[in-house]
Amino acid sequence: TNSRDPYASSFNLSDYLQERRRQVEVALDQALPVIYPETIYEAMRYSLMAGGKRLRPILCLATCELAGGTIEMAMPTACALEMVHTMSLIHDDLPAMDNDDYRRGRLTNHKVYGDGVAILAGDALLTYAFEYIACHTRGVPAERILAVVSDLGKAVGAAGLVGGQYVDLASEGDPDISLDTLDFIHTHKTAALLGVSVTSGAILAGASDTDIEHLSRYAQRIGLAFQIVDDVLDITATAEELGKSVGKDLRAKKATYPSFWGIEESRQQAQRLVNEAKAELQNFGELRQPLEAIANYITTRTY
Ligand code: GRG
Repeated sequence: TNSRDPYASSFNLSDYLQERRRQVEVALDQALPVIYPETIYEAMRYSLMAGGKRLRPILCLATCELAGGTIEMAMPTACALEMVHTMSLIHDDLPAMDNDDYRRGRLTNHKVYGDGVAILAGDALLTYAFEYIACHTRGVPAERILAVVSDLGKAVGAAGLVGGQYVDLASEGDPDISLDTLDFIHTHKTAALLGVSVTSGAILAGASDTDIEHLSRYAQRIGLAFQIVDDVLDITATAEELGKSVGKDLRAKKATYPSFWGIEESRQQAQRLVNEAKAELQNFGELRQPLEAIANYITTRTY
């Protein structure tokens, strides 16, 4: 068998991710040429082309293939998901939000271009994402494209990302935040976009409602597991940097899963969610391997 074939029996996730990431980078690069007024396009590209795991586009491509579609059918949507994700990071880093200076190993957008341009670059990426799906998707019936546009809108707006970010902002510094509120924040801030990343690929390929339902449950679980692991990594990385022992004073900063459960229990919860996610894939064939491996990767990743 060809070792580069992602569906060969010895599936290699790292090769698979690397190849898909490369394809996504090429598509993103082509999607956004620099024209007049150059600065806004450059600011959009500065964050869009800054690397990152490209997990959302890769999930979309994987479920499109899983449901019998092609990479080409899903690539515009895959790019749009990364545009939306990137704009959410640009806005999240602004002084009025998290006020971060670094992202993906480089200065944040507003640190380079200023707050005004960063806000506009985010707005432009958000709107271009929808335009891009609508205008560039080929070989897919219009009603499926419409369903994807509609699902993405729902996942990003007040019923999704924005709603989660709002509750996060509103509960900042609240030492009594409940586990339900924390779940709300993350199911909206993180799991919603991961969810539509997974279901949109399947919708474009014409998957059945039952298959989409299973994939949606898979996505919700990996989304939450992803966030729990993110919280754990935040603490373990910071603790290592500061040379502190892990596990004390976890409630002092903002509420995280480890502040409720501690590090070990958080890791176990994430593992449980990953196992549940994989169980949703039972009835899919060989092509479920990437999704299974991505689920496993979520609890083993170190960054
Ligand atoms: C969406 C209209 C609109 C506005 C933005 C600021 C905001 C509303 C939402 C914040 C969303 C946010 C920052 C969620 C956190 C998501 C998350 C887990 C990011 C890290 O994702 P990775 O690890 O990052 O996939 P890379 O860099 O690898 O892509």
